[in-house]
Amino acid sequence: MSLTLSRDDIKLLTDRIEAAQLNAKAIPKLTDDYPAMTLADGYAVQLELRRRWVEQGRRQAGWKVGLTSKAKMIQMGVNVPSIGFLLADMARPENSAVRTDDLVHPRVECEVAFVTKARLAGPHCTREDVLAATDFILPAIEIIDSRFAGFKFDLQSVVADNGSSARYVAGGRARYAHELDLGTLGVVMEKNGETVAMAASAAVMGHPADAIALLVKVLDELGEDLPAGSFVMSGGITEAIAVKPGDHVIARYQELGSVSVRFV
Ligand code: 0L1
Ligand code: MG
Repeated sequence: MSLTLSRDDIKLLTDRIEAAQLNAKAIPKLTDDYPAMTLADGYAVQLELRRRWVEQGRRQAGWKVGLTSKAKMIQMGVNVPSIGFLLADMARPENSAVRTDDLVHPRVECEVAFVTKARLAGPHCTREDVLAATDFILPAIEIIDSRFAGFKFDLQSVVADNGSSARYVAGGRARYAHELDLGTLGVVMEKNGETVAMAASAAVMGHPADAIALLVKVLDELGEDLPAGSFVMSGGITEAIAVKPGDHVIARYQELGSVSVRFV
């Protein structure tokens, strides 16, 4: 991955992303002003954002993988998912009321979350490596919030915007990975009592553990690893569904129970 942005440009673009996130103000995609921006540049901005926030005392809980469904990858013309970091203070309790006034245009996704018990690293991480390093599995809802006006973005901009990460809710029943057929877990998402999406976990790259293996490879390219004790969301099984104040969302997972969240 090669960088085109100068150190000053990386700082300036991080300022833009940080302000958009903190003020919930949509901005144009970054490539409008920096058309030569590469994926490496996007990750450099994301890294600078993470560095600033960790320096301010915010704790990293783990990672998320995004753009993991084949349809979304083909649509974006990419063959790698985006990754983003998750901070502990982005987590919300099960069935809590999530504010929307500090978000731009939130959407929800049903995801399988992995909690790891061993370090994962290197360019050759496999599904089997991921399953062996997994402590347990949780059902989750990710609340994404692209900071780009009108959802007009490209991969570089989305990566700089931390993969649209905003909030996440885990709940349901924790299960050991070996007790589940992780490739065929069904999920139904309801909004205000109506079914709005349904799919099986195979939609995530064939098997959600493959998304975690890809995350580890991307981390390796960035010179990082996935430490034991990480909370990792493997990518949307269903399409992302827009939410607004007053909405109540429940994701019902086969074998894993349900997770719900309200919006105010
Ligand atoms: O979690 C995701 O798949 C996020 C993808 C980024 C693009 C979006 O905001 O939909
Ligand atoms: Mg997601």
